[in-house]
Amino acid sequence: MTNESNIVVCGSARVGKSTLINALCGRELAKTSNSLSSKTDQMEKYILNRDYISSNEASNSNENRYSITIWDTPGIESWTKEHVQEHISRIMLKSNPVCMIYCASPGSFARLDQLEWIIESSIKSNIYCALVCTNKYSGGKQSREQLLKDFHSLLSRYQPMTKNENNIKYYGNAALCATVNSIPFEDEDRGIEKEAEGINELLFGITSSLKGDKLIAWCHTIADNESFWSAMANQLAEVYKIARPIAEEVLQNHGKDIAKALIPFIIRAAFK
Ligand SMILES: Nc1nc2c(ncn2[C@@H]2O[C@H](COP(=O)(O)OP(=O)(O)O)[C@@H](O)[C@H]2O)c(=O)[nH]1
Ligand SMILES: [Mg+2]
Repeated sequence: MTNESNIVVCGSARVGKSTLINALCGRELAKTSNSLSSKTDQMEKYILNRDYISSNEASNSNENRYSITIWDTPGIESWTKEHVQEHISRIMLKSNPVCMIYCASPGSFARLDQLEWIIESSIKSNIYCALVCTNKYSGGKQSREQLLKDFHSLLSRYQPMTKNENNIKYYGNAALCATVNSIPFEDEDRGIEKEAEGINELLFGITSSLKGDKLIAWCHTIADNESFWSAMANQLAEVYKIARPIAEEVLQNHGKDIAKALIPFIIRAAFK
């Protein structure tokens, strides 16, 4: 049996959607663009296939596969309202995605009217929204702060902010807002050099907000991201109430396979 799930990633062209998709999955899945003429008109999709990681050792995992489709929408800045509504609602309604990840970079021209509509239709359909300020150092601090303010005021219309932790703002179980630098940033003219940051925190935020089947699909999506699983193992153990000695054993003995060792505990907790 194959379990099929979907994730929707949207935002304007060149804001860093493909770069973020690769950073989330911990491997090269989406083509990133270096040229200015890289606008795609087609909805792109990336498919991740993997064996089902079960919470039950007795189950025959060979018969269970997981297939996750990541939809990468073409730059929505040039879309008309009808265009956005038609595309997005078709995916939202048909595929009931695990989550909707909206990306905007500080320097880019964010279309808040379209974002407003995307948020509204996601929240109404119970689809978790992650609004991400991508490529955070590509614009000045002021434009980054303005973007985050805009995200916050859009989300607070639906749900008040419930937590602000590790640079992630949480809005109940409906949404979160984050800032990331998905790959190292260098700007010789401005003399800026920055490491990648914010990805583990974003992944932790989404992981700890999803429930049930969606949580399981999400864990499979990011299972290859070794850096996330090892950096956040302790926090995950806390959220999913994995006893400390068990968590320590997993950390010490599973090395690269830490995701495979931790996910069964999360799956069990997901259905409690
Ligand atoms: N340093 C840095 N560069 C980024 C980041 N995100 C995107 N970029 C760069 O910005 C360009 C466009 O990114 P891409 O992911 O292809 O944008 P997309 O069109 O939204 O998919 C590429 O040259 C990326 O390397 C980031 O977080 N940090
Ligand atoms: Mg792209």
